[in-house]
Amino acid sequence: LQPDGWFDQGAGPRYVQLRRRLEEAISSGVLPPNSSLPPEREIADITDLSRVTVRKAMQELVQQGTIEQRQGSGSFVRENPARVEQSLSQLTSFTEDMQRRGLDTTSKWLERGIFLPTDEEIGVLHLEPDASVARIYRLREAGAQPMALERAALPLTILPNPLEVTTSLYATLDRLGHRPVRAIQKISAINLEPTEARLLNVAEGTAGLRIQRLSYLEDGRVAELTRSIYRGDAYDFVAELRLSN
Ligand code: 16G
Repeated sequence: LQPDGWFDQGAGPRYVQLRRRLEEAISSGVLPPNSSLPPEREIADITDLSRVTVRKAMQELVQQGTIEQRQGSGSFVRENPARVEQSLSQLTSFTEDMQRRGLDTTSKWLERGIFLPTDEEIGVLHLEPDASVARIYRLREAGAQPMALERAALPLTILPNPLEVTTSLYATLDRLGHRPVRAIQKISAINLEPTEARLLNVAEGTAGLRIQRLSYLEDGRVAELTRSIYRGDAYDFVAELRLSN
C-alpha cells in the first residue's frame, strides 16, 4: 500500500479501491490465510486515507467473508475451506466421505440423548405416540475445519442408546445391523442464522445448504431423520444424470 500513485480518480470511491487493493494482496498471497492485517490507523497513515474510508473497506471485507475481526487482536485473513465435491448418488456417511479424502473428522456434541418426540418425528419416524426418540446434534469438522451442523433423530428401536455414537453414526448403526440402504434427500438454500454462522465459523448471513435426509433400512423401516446445515462455501454437490427412456 504505497501512499500515492495508486488512487485513480475515475476508478470509483476510494474505499472500493482500497478494498480491491487488499483483495489483491490476499489473493496473490502477499497476505496469506491467517495473517493479520495492519491496524486501521496504520493503513490510514500509509495510504493517506481517512480512518472512516479505511473502516468502510474493512467492513466490506468482513461482510464478504474475506477477513475476520477477532476481538482484541485485530483483523485476519480468513482461511478458505477446500471445497469438497459430494456425490448425490451414493448413500455414504460424513465420516466415510471425509476419510476418502484423507481428512480426519471430529464432532462437537451439542446434544445427545433420549427425548420426547415432536409431532413431526412421530409422523415421519412412525413412532408409537408414547415412544421416545434418540437425538444427536453435533458440529461436524473435517481437518479441524467446521463443515456442517447435523441434527439426527432415530427411533429407539434402531438406536437404543444414542451415547453409543461416539464418532460415526453410520458405523454404530452398522454394528447394530441397522445400516440404512436407501435415503431420500432434500436440499434447500438458506442464509445462516447468527448462532449457526458462529458455530460454522463464517460470517452471519452467509449462504448455507439445508439438507434433510430420511433414510430407510433394507426391511423398509425408517432409520433416521437428519437435518443438516452444510457450509455453502465448502461444498459442490454432483450428480450423474442419464437420459430417461
Ligand atoms: C451424512 C448425512 C447424515 C448422516 C451422516 C452420518 C448428508 C446430508 N447427511 O452427513 O444424514 O446421519 O452422514 O455420518 O449427507 P457419520 O456416520 O459420520 O456420523
